[in-house]
Amino acid sequence: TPTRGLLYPRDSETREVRRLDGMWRLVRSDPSDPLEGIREKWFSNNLRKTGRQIIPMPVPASYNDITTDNLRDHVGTVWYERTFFVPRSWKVNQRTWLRFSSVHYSAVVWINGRNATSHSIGHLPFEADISGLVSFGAENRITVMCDNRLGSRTIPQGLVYEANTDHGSEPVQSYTFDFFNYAGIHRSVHLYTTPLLHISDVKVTTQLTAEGLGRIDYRIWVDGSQEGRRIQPTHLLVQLRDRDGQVAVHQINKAVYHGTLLVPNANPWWPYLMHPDPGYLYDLQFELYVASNEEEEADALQDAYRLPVGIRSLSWSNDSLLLNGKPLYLRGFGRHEDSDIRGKGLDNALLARDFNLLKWIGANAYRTSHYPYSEESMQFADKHGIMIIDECPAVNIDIFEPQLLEQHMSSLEQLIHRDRNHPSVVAWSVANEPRSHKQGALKYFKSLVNFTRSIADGRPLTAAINANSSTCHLAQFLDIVGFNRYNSWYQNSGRTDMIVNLLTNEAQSWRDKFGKPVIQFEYGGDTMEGMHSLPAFIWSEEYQVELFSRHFKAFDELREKKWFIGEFVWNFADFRTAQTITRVGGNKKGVFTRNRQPKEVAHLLRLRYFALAKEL
Ligand code: GCB
Repeated sequence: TPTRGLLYPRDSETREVRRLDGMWRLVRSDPSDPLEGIREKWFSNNLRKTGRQIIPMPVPASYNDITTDNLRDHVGTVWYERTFFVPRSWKVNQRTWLRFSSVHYSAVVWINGRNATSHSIGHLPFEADISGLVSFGAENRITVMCDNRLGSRTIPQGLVYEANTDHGSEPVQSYTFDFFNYAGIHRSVHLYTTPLLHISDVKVTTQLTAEGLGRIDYRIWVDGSQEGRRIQPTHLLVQLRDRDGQVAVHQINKAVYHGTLLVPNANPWWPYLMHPDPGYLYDLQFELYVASNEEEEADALQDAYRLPVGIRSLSWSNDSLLLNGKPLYLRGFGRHEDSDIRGKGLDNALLARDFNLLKWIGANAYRTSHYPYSEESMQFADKHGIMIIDECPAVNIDIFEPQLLEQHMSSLEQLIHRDRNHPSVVAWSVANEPRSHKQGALKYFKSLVNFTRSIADGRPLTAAINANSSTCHLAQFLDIVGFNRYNSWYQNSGRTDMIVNLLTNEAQSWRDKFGKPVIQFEYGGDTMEGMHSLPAFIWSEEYQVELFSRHFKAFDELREKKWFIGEFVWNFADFRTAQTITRVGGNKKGVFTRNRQPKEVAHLLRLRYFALAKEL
């Protein structure tokens, strides 16, 4: 399990951050020989030397939808490469770090032909100290091999099999989850510096008392080896600045590594529409010092790192999830990181548009179905007061075995480690639709949840379950029981008059069996924008409206029982899937189209979400 690389790179008076985003070069390897590049040492030279076709490839982006040929369906490895300069000034008294926010699914990285790092499990960051591999004041080459193959021990699982094609025997990737297995360098690549003695990790937890006193407990980790000897910091200056830059509290901490700040009359972090000023963030500033021995000499600032912090309390009981002591009702969405051309590539324009739509429609939450979303989106959620159910990449887990369990735990450790400081995160989701009724699931989930609970950092555990309450082996371990159900879509298609009964009964059955708060994480139906039918017929906009209306009726009955704590639409927007006969160009259950325009149902949902916000 990586212990580094999960802290977001931020520049400061002691750190410099650059991005290696832009155009890279890509070469694909032969699908039937994915490791040929390793054997032939493609990393030791410019990729042009391979004699293969060089494809200009933007970073960040999925590589799949950029070209006009079959790169979309490539199985196996592709190689990325570019050059970059490292300034001369970076050589002295500091370290140079290379950080990937996400490469899907696995990556091996070389700098100037020498191995720098490797990582697997997409959607999660990793980094390496490359000070010893780069040439300072000169040009350097970075090479990345990216492998998109999913097997029985990857998170998520898939299956690669050989098939006879027009070009002979070729590997084919299959998977049961319902979104396209986009691949590539999906998020930014950062090149940054730290001083030799520096803060390598930070953890904060916050609380708010009924009297409005804020409490921030912090812990920092320090990396300090310097030419063989360890230098010890003598003190830490901690300053909490409010939104106007005024210091609200400060502290000189000689214990250095951990401490507590008390903030009188704190400005709490509130979710969107729960307060006139949601998403209030302070700036928590850490300065690491070594005291000077000389009387007249100032103490030497070693490193400075700043973290946005929201002060709030999160708690839960067998009936509710509470923020700052108030029970929450979550109005939200399942989503995807997905758009035209760039696939799962980070795009700030899309990110800003999506948050504007979330606010326009009155949502206060979403689930990061079915994998960790970009760190930039987590920061945005903090700022806008949108609550996050933070999900690990374990979607449709089917075969339960020990190596998989290890990967699954690792994905949760990395996710929680990366996201634990975000006030927006209100729960961890350990899986989406695992085959939790199957043999082996009980033992598997008992270990998984035990482990996750030990690192959960003050958040409840949940999952999105599609087994039923009588057969599921996972729900008993959770704090919040979440279920996915497609009444009047996969079941009883066309019969919207059966929704209220089935749904209220099912929610009640989860409650009766487990006695925990219950939430619906998915409901919906595919809807072709512009297709109309009166009376409603499945796939028409009218049908989506009718299906939602009946769900609203059921939710209103359930809301009378205080243990029903939220409703999540599937999905926020239409998205790409694998090619199957049930998907027309992809999954069309979006309330918005893939290019983020409303379908008819969006207007209805907006009325409901704003009405709910007013009521609570
Ligand atoms: C589900 C899955 C989701 C699918 C959705 C559907 O239950 O969790 O990934 O996209 O159903 O539309 O079938």
